[in-house]
Amino acid sequence: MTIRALTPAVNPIMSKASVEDIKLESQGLRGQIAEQFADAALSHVPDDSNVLLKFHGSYQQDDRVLRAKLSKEGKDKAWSFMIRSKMPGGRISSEQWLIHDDLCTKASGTLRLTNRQGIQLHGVLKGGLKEVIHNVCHSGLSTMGACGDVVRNTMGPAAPIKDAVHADAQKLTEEISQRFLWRSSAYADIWLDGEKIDPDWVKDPEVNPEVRALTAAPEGDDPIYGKVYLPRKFKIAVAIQPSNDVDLYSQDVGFVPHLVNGAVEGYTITVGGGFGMSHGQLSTRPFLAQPLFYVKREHVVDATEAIVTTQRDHGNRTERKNARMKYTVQTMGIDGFRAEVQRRLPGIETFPAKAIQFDSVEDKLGWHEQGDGKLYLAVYVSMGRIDNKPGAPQYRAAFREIAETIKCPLVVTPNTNVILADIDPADKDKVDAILAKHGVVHADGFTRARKVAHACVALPTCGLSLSESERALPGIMDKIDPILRELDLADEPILFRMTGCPNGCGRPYNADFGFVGRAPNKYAMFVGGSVRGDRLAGLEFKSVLGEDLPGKVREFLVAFKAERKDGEIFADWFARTRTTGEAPVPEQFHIELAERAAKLAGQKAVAAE
Ligand code: SRM
Ligand code: SF4
Repeated sequence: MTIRALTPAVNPIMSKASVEDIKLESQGLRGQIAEQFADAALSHVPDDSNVLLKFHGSYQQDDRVLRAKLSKEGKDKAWSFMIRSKMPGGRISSEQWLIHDDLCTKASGTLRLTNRQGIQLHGVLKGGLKEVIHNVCHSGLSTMGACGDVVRNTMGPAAPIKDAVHADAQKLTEEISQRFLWRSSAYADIWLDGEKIDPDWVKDPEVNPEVRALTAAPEGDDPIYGKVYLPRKFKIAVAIQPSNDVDLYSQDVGFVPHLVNGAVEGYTITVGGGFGMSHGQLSTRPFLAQPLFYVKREHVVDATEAIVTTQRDHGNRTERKNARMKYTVQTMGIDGFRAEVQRRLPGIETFPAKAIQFDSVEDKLGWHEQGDGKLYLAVYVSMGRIDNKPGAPQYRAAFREIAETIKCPLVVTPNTNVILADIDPADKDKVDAILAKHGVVHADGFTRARKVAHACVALPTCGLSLSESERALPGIMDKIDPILRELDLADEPILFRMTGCPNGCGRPYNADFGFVGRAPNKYAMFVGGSVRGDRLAGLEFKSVLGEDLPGKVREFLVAFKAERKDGEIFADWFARTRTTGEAPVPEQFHIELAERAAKLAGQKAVAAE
């Protein structure tokens, strides 16, 4: 077996291999993953395999906290793998939850709910990754395409309300998920020993149809993605007005259903949202999605394929920092982009996008009627971390007991909370008692801001983090909560979000307050987004120490309290009195983007010669 070198320093070929080359040469994303995972002598996999591994739903990581110490001692890094399960719309059965709970004992002992409604396990050792993926697949979920340059987990409205519009939205998340699954037998060959699928397991109605699709993996080039897949990751969500729980405007593609006579007639489609940026680099910046058009329900998935292939063919493949579809939309202009998508939809009529009005990105925590006589309970989970930390709510124990005894379906929400669905009213007290027994209290006593505040994972696992995030935000909110109470703002909808670096995983750029890591304990502070998720925040302070963030927040809250009009929420006060991030995009952005587009065009011309 030939293994490429472990570091670029010892293998100059690898250091030059671009992600595009690695994809191209991967033989359907196979690469040498199987051989390298079978080789116990390798403590970790080379970078090019890590690129491919992402398409299979996993990232190689090392413990950032131990890194310096191990290096000083001349030791190898503490390598492990993060594995992400995909669940369209966040839906997961009790059995699947229990399998994930069991699996996390082989990893870091915790589950991390993600803000795209997936589940991550951290700290899986190289020798155990295959077993974990195998077991996730046998649970009826999959990790295929959870990461990588493909369509990621499709988000959908979390509330399990039983009506025509919610049913159709969930159906659409599943249709999208299946249409854009990458097609190659590599996944089954590597992780399932080629088993593809057990026929009995496929018949099980609980099995996610995505897993069934693995059986149909054809050989040859991927029918949608071709040989080099997409230029970059691609994110899709469905929102039902007035809730914007999925944060529609941050997505590459968003769908909003419109009803006629109680049935879904079609969807308005938005395009070009995305949040990643680099501090100080003008050619990178967050964008909110813009309306594209409205199409009838039967054409939504085909229209999405036309959008995805437009990005596939027009996206920037020379500069990954400008490769997301938001830059393609900016480069082509929304009208040019729309015309190209329409050209790819012969015979399909598109209509002007319909107006969209959201009220909030928040989850409605607590007990609610589902509309079919049953109840659902949305339970607050601090930062999406499911663990049994001493002195804290025992989330793992509580959800385990509920999954074992109540056996209800669960939903992971885009705010990383958990919904317990389909609860018989007769079981309501039993559910409350189990939660209380494990210290998982209803969030009634919390400030409204606390209930929705979220931070990305960051240290110690994220290889890109510049500062703490998940481990820092609860402490910061502990200081902001008393300020909110003192100013009588405890029930105000104010959105706080934090990320450990400017990639924006915690979706900070449309929050009322976004704290974005730039160095250990230093954060850029963005202010002036909206709890509705429909406006960008602007950079107010370039660098604030973690301990100074509550004081800076206080200044805004005091001004809000003094200046607000009757019933005005923070977001509306800010827009009325201050400059928001909706200021025109700076000219320099377009200049740098145009330069990059010219470079791309030049390369295409050379390739065509
Ligand atoms: Fe993210 C990369 C975690 C949602 C923008 N994200 C990462 C990686 C994989 C770090 C890496 O590349 O080495 C992080 C793994 C950390 C760890 O140890 O677990 C990571 N992202 C997360 C999660 C777990 C944060 C969370 O608090 O839940 C979310 C997983 C969602 C999922 O189930 O798929 C997560 N990431 C997001 C979002 C929000 C969203 O998708 O709605 C964004 C902003 C929206 C967007 O994509 O524009 C986001 N993540 C990024 C980026 C910047 C992309 C860009 O366009 O520049 C990166 C870095 C990259 O891709 O190069 C990144
Ligand atoms: Fe890591 Fe940065 Fe994403 Fe946070 S925002 S999880 S630090 S990549």
